[in-house]
Amino acid sequence: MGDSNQWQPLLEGALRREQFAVARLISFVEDRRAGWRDAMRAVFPLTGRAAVVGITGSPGAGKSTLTGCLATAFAGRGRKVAVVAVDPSSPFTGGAVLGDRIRMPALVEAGIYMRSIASRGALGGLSQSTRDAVRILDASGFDFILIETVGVGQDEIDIIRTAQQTVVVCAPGQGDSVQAAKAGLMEIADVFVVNKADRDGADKLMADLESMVSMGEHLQRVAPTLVSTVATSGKGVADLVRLLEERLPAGAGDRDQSGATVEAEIIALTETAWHELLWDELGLRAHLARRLQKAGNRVDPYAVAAELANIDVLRRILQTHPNGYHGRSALPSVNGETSVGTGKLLARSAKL
Ligand SMILES: Nc1nc2c(ncn2[C@@H]2O[C@H](COP(=O)(O)OP(=O)(O)OP(=O)(O)O)[C@@H](O)[C@H]2O)c(=O)[nH]1
Ligand SMILES: [Mg+2]
Repeated sequence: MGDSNQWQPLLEGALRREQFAVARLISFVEDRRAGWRDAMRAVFPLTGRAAVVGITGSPGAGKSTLTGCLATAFAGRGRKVAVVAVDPSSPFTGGAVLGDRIRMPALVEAGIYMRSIASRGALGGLSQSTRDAVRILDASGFDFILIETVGVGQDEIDIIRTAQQTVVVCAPGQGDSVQAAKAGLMEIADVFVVNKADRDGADKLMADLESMVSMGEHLQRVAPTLVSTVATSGKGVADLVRLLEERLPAGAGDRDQSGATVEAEIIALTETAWHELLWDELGLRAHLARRLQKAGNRVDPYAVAAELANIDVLRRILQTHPNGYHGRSALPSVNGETSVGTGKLLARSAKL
């Protein structure tokens, strides 16, 4: 198997919480290197212990400053803290992760691990990359994981669903209450933080949010709690820490494993696997190349796509596959079927 086992020493190192190994294992999985699925299957049973907090909100609201405050506070309480910063816009977040105003060395000294996830590496989607990274950190013994993301799109909302508690950060002078409602953040917030409470308009923002929260009482969930902070001075941060501590009992890693969330993840993972299976392993891509070579100078994309998706065409490809297609030899096979279930998949679709 050679190459596909590369993750094993990385996982062993990660379990000893060697930061270098943790970083390389996250990259290995993020880059979808051969064997990444096996790596995650080895990681998953080791997860479920960490408390995961999501921090989101509009640009410049003070998310990074607040993340730094929380990370330091929880590390000071003996927790092993990791920060995952999700930045879909920037191809390279590197040093900017926690804002240059935060003294990174202080965080590193406190043993806080920092990692950014950029869209660049997110082959299976940003939210999947984040989930994978959080699980690796959880398995590696980090018991308090903060995910910071800019809360604008569906992607970010999906990311934040990974968290047990979601903190939405607002600041005066940004029309945040309106934005928060629009972005659907109202539905996911467990805590609303009015940051920059030292600025004009903070009281008004707090009042607006209070009325929004009370109007949203019909929602089938506990109303979000409001907290006001000045992240730059640390004022109010203790209240937020206390609130999160109350809600995140140590060691109770009961993340959202509700049916719908897991089902959506399984479907997404399976679709990615099918994609690879069909295009690369079964040679559909080569088939397409040949097909295009034969085609004239005006290709009908609908017709070709229909042809490629045709079950008889797929069956023919399967029958002429070098392995007879009963799966990659590297995969354990049960009754001639592969563990990824290619045979089953095609048998089933053939019946439809
Ligand atoms: N006055 C005041 N300034 C603050 C406060 N919190 C953060 N800031 C400042 O606001 C600016 C943005 O803070 P960040 O923590 O980088 O905000 P962010 O939400 O992470 O920003 P992006 O990641 O760029 O979206 C910085 O200059 C901070 O120093 C606060 O409570 N009061
Ligand atoms: Mg930031």
